[in-house]
Amino acid sequence: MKMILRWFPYSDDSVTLRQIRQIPGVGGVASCLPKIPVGEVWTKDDIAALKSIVAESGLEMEVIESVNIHEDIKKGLPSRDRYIDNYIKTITNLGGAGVRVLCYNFMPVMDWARSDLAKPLPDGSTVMSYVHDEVVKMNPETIAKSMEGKSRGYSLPGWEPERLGAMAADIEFYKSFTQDMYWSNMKYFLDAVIPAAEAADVRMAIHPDDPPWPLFDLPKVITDARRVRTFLSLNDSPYNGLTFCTGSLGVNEENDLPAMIREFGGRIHFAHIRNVRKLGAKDFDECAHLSDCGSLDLFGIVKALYDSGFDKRFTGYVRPDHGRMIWGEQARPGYGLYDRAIGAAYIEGLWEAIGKMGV
Ligand SMILES: [Mn+2]
Repeated sequence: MKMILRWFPYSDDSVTLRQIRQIPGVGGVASCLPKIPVGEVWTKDDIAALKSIVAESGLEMEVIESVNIHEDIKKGLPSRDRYIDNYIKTITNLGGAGVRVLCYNFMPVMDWARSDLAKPLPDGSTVMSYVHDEVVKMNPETIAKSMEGKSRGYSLPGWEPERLGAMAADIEFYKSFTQDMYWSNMKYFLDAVIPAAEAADVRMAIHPDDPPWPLFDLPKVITDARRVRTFLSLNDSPYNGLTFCTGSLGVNEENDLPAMIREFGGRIHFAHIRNVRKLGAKDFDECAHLSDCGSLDLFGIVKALYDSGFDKRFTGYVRPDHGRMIWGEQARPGYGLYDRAIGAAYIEGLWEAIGKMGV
């Protein structure tokens, strides 16, 4: 198992690589190049420059999160072929630079959503929170504004300003869309890029939809075991795999996470491990990683990953996902240093204990 941390380059992160290097057990980062417009090629030079910054701090860059998918691909427009060609070039260039896993998502229009990016908890920490009725009362622009206002000046991945302008029109576009049309566009993308991913030895790892239920009538497809099964069957290559995000999938009551890990284990290339505290059917707070702090059984999750041979058949990359904001830290919501470091140490502790006790 390789523990890594998400890190945003080029002065868009309050956390430094030197700090990440000092978290015990963390040997690398999942990084990105958000300045490259969605749909354009990540050149070898762009990637080499980023990799050398990471390597200077003694860290690896074997995971990229994310290369965003152009909306025309999701919509199935004729222009998609050009963007898919660019995506293939990016995969090839990443593989040449030693990147082994590419985390991406296929969520329409907007990525993750929250109603509050800094909800205070009784212990004085703040967390991201989701109250469904509050989110659906807003429209995408007001959500975007409220999220931007609370982002402490850091870019929010998936809420890049260039995406926001077209949001209302895009939501309208998808009103005539069936889930089958969406699956078909996804298959078209996978069938085109997976052979290139195999050739470049880059495992594609789709991130589940967050939250895992429909919002603004948009198609949501990576939300539960049945749909994950459908997704994996669209293209049978082991390079067509998952980022198993426990926080995203875990707020859906129907999802038995350890059972899903046992079923999909061979196709899980990357794990985002975090806890959530469920407050209602579609309401939740993010929380500290420990099982006792939330609604998920982190021991059961890590045990299932361990038992699935997560780090034996392939490297098995893990990162603590979002953390709370604690000890007065000022950082991008969810991506402070302190609570993610605590989360990493906790997950490593579970992993070591499970391995040594053979439980
Ligand atoms: Mn995640």
